[in-house]
Amino acid sequence: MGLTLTEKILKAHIVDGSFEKGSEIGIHIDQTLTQDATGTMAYLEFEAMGIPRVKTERSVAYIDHNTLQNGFENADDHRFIGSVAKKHGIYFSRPGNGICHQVHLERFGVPGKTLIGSDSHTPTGGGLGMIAIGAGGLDVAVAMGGGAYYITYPKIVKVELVGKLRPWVSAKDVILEVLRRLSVKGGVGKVMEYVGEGVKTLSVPERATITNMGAELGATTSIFPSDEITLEFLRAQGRADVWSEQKADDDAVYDEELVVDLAALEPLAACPHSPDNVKSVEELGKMKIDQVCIGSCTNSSLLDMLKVAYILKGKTVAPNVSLAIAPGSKQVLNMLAENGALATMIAAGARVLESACGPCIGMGQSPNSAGISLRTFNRNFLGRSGTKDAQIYLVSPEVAALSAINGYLSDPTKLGDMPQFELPREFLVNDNMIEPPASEADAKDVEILRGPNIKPFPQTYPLSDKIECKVSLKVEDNITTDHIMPAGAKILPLRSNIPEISKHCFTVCDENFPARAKELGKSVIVGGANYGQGSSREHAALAPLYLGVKAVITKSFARIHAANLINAGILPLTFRDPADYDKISEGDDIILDDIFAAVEKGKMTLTTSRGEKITLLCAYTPRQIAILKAGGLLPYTKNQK
Ligand code: MIC
Ligand code: SF4
Repeated sequence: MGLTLTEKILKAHIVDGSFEKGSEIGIHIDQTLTQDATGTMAYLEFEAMGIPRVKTERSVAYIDHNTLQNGFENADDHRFIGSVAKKHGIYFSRPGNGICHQVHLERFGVPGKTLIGSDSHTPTGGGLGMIAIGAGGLDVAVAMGGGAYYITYPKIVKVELVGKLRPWVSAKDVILEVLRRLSVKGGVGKVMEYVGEGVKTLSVPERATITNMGAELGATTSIFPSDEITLEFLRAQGRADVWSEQKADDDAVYDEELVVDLAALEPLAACPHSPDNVKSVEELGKMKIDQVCIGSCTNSSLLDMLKVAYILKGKTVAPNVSLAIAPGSKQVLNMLAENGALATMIAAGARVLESACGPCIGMGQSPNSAGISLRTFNRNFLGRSGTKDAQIYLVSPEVAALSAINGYLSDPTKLGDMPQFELPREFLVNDNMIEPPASEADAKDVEILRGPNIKPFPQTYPLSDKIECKVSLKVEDNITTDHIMPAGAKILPLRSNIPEISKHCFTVCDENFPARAKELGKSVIVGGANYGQGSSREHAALAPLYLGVKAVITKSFARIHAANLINAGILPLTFRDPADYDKISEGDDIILDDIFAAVEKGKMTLTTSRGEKITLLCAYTPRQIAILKAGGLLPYTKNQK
């Protein structure tokens, strides 16, 4: 029986566990990446492990999220990360060099290798034929130290692409179509493996757009084969030597199958406030818009920008519309500057931003009140843009650019013929903003530079046999990490300071939650299905830890967040019968007892103050139980040494 590409790469990297669907496996990690908003914590954790130098083939620290520098905090974090990187063997991509996923694709990704990153869109690397997975900072710290990364052995979904995209229909429309069909929960526990003749019609940046936004399916990761198109891309990046062919066997067996006819796709948009709320642009009609933002790790490659410039050429952004463009990397921006496309954008009235995440994470460019904003990004969660009542639609760069000119949502297929947009034979390669680490001999002299906002990792607590406390918060289905630990220009600078950032925990849902939880001293949170979807930010576990949250009880969890809770020593528990969700209210007193025995059995009993008994599931692996008993992954890893 043949193997899928996912199985081949996992097989070559497995160091613990066995190949059984649904069981936990440990894989060796070849590469890691961090970004600055999750990076300071990850590096504080790495330092706490006491390992002098990373043991990976390549680890890279990027600065791309907190580049607003409205105050000293972000600049201090950049300096701290730069110095840690230099000392511990990590490459440092300086602010201005671009968005981590875009730069990693251009300069570091290697087909057939494993990569984990402290950012949920790390699967962008799947566009090159890597197994690239988003993880919590602690998991990345452990991998940098040479430790295995643990995942549930995934189901593998064959996504067969047939045909060819019509002119002006985009890779973004492919992933929006998959989201429309499968929903934001549809990929949980799965790897989306793209195959079929349609694959050959997509360039690496287009493939990367699709694997990037596979994160919104809740998938473990997404992957394309590495073929001659991958080789062409790597050659143009001056990296042909890292290429290898990576593909599934012809008789590979998949768990599920999906066919997407590229030729049948039309321009799509994800409507407020979820990436799976997808409608066609035609169906939405000529909706008047206030803002357009083009960029983010999903759609900021050179190819995307060239299409945008083509549409903007000789035109002016419509009155009352603000158009912001953030090219994904210094390489992209530099090439746009050299070939004149940047001048075209400026002439049309675009507000050109630095190569960074920017508006995607609420770092500026918040829309006007109740504004309608079209964005080429991957998330449109409520409030993420920084304007609570804004309506965010996720679209392709082609839809975005044409709509910016027209002032209303527009279908680019009406533009008619499309010129052939081709990737250059040679990209402009200039790695002068990537600092290599100090040599092993020089590393001891490198001083770590800490700012006053950088506070230590919060105190953790080993598992106790009984938890008796109140429910401090009850929330509904599909709670995102942007609800639990909001981002944006005001809160992101506090990522290195858990006591301060925890004052904003869950304030999107309930302004009084942080103060209430702190006063209670210990409590549990109750949630619905797909709790913790979205970001990999471990702050969504560390802030609750700091506020005394001992367990989170839900109908189901998103993968990375459940792992982050265990890593923080918080119990993720699920209702055996989802209907029991209705039996618990905020403010209830609850008791969880016989916890030690329960975690071994995988079943725990919750008793309410009314004497009602509710069964909760806790199917942890022996490794997870040991982590919880140690009080989280950090003490667990230290004890193991
Ligand atoms: C995001 O897109 O939500 C982020 C900001 O990139 C996060 C990481 C973070 O919260 O720092 C992610 O996707 O993991
Ligand atoms: Fe940055 Fe947005 Fe991509 Fe997250 S989704 S890494 S904030 S560009």
